[in-house]
Amino acid sequence: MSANPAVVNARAGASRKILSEDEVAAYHRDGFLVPRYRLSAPELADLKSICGKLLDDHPDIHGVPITNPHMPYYAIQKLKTDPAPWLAWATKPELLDMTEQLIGPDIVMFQTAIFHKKAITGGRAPYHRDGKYYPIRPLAATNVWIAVTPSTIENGCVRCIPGSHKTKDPGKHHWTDGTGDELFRIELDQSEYNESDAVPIVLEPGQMVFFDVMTIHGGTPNTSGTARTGFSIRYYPASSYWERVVAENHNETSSYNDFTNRPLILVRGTDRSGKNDLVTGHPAPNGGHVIS
Ligand SMILES: O=C(O)CCC(=O)C(=O)O
Repeated sequence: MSANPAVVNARAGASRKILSEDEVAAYHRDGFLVPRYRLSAPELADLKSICGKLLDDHPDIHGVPITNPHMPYYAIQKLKTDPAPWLAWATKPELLDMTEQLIGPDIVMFQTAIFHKKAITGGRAPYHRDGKYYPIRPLAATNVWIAVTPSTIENGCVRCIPGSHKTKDPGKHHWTDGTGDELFRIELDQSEYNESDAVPIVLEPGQMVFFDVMTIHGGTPNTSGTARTGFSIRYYPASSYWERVVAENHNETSSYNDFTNRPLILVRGTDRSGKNDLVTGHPAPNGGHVIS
């Protein structure tokens, strides 16, 4: 347990190399990676169960990202969750081990989210770069998106454009008009990418994809008869920091996002930048939220 209650260190200690060198190289080359590692059957059953309960308890918000179930006191969707299992997932040693191989040993966890596409009517995910809106300086982060259900062409699996992370400029984005039942409304301008370059990430339940904060990704609507659910966890290297004062105005997503008050959790290593505010957004007056 950390001496500073504002700092959470879920597992300081020996990390394992779960990813092969080839897998790490593929991540850096393509900007995404489906690792050989996958959840065990009992782990998947646990994740399915908490996701199912979350969806059952919040039938009105299936059409948008369900954000930060690990921080119900902060989450602006007023989620009715027990944070403990979500925090356990966000700090799962194997996920942190792989994340460490991709972004280094000092790790801040800054978001959990459920991306659910309803059967038949589940909308598309407009193509975008997450780096457009996260106030992480210098910008660096990875997202692990874990398939809770099968993720197929028909039900609107995530699609990533290889090599699209190799840029410092996130490109021009706009807000969609929201009339198409999109999962969210931020969208990269069509002139910035070719949809035909996008690779469908077909996953079995328990498989996952890591992708870089600058990788262009999106997906088609769910035209199948069954829902598609993914659980995503986002991490950035603690050599970077979250610059609250420049958190981009994200009013269009304010029903599920608040970048200014986003609680940050140091889940491995130390705050290398020395500038991470690990207090704002946490429940206790002193910012403490110890989970180890
Ligand atoms: O779940 C999806 O289809 C989209 C996911 C996404 O955009 C993200 O994780 O940033």
